Amino acid sequence: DMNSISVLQVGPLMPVVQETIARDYGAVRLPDAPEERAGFLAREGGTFEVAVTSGRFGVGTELMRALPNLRAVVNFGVGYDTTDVAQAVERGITVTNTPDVLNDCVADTAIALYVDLLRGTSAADRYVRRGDWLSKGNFPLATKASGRKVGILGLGRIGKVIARRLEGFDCEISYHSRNPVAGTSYRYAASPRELAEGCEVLIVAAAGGAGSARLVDAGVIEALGPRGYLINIARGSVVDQDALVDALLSGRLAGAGLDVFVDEPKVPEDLLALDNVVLLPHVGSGTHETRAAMADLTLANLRSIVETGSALSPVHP
Ligand code: 8YV
Repeated sequence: DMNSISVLQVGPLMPVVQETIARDYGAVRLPDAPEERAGFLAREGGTFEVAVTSGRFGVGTELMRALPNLRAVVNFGVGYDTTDVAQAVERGITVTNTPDVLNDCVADTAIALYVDLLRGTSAADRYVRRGDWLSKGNFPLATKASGRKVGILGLGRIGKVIARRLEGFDCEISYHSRNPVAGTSYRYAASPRELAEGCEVLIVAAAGGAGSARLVDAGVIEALGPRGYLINIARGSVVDQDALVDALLSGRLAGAGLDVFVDEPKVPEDLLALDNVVLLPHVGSGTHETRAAMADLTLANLRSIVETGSALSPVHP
């Protein structure tokens, strides 16, 4: 029954999502301030059956424990690494995300970083704006983007779309995933290190979370080498960020294109001055069309849980 379900909003959400859950379900927003939060949860934690959140916030271990009657976590975004899924499974709490609807835009962002990084388009734009074209003449030569050997770490929904885009660039594609992916002709590499050894550009498209933490470590970065490029559109946690910054500062990596970072919105200060690094503020899925589709799927999951008891896109079907 729609009127009796109690919905908690965790973190800010898109206006349309926020307004709809407040109007249709009387959703209550969890206070952001820690001191307010504790009292609120002690008083009202037991009333909430569904939490609606986004990848940036999630329902972590402590918060989930403070919600003893929780039945579902509805997550805006495909990544749900900020939600304690192990506890959710143990307690029979459904977790939903928004897969597939953002594949195109996140893959497009990976391609934008790819072309920018190799051809230096952002750096060239800065060159023109600074007046360097007039004062210094031609922009330095770049690296050809077409026909490169590209390794994709995580050949999931998004990784596959990136690969398909890169076929249009005549790239030679290899990948590493926990297990070889059925029905693909791309070359499988047995480890991230082997993947890095065999490619010129490594694109990280793996899910975040404990299972993928620092999969791209100092050794993988070294294997990519001084002529290699790293692109990350997944989660900052998948890459050893200190090792990456170190390699970029000392010229042991040719460049990096990053949409995600370890402690967003903080970006390592040292990267700001580097022209061979392209930095984006986590905009992978950030288009009107895709965010509207993500909002629709988020609300459809909530509605389905409330009305039928089962979700449309649970992370563990
Ligand atoms: C969202 C994302 O911006 O879907 C994801 O996993 O990282 C982005 O699409 C983010 O989750 C919203 O908090």
